[in-house]
Amino acid sequence: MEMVYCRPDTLTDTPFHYCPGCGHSVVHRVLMEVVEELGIQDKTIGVAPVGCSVFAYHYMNVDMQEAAHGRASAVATGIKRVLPDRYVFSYQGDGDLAAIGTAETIHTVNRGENILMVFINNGIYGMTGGQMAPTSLLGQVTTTSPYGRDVKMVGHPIKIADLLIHLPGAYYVTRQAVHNPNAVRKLKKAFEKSFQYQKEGKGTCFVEVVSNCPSGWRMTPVESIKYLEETMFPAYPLGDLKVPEKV
Ligand SMILES: Cc1ncc(C[n+]2csc(CCOP(=O)(O)OP(=O)(O)O)c2C)c(N)n1
Ligand code: SF4
Repeated sequence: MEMVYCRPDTLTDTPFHYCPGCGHSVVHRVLMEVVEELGIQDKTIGVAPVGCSVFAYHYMNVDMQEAAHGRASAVATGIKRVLPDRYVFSYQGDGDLAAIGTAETIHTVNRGENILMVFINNGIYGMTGGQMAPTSLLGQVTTTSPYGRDVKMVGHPIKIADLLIHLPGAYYVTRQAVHNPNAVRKLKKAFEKSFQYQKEGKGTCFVEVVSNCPSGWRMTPVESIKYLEETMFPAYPLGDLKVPEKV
């Protein structure tokens, strides 16, 4: 019988703890599928964040290192510099990468560290109960913005990928999603390209995934996909933001 679907060896047998419908689990799967298909499982090192994906090291069957909140790209920098032949990625949420870790994010990309940074933007602090993140949308109701995000009080949503493209160290910056099969296929390509560029020593590859948080958003998984399509994507348009110049 032909095998059409199976769990990749790059994922452990540990069941995900994520809420039903959460994008984290799909991104884990896509990332690890790419690692398996490229045959780089023994050469890949991931850095897990603080946030809902803090247990990424339980699920991803590659060498993993935990980092303090916001510091994943700094830790990934150290690992890559000591072990330059490894494929190194960091995996962070928006509270981690675009709030407490903003300095590390900007300086890592500015240095052009030869790593892949995976950025899960679900517009909220999922793990801690749905507080406003720097990426929360204007008017978005969260536990810390019960009347909706107010621009006068807390400013505009930070489009961190849009900022990073101006740094020369950013080699490839793209914004993707996992809300349907076509989006998953595109994300897979983005990860494939990022590992290829890393092999070629090109600099920082930054892959944002605009994702959902049904629990933090107080929605069913189906409602959260609708919210992604109708509200999140207009604010965070999908597609490439910076692609390598063709030689
Ligand atoms: C130094 C420090 N400050 C604050 C916290 C509390 N904290 C844990 S996770 C988190 C935010 C996580 O949000 P995000 O990065 O968006 O990830 P998500 O849970 O949504 O995937 C915060 C503020 C912490 N653990 N350590
Ligand atoms: S709280 Fe949100 S981000 Fe965290 S696992 Fe649940 S749905 Fe996912």
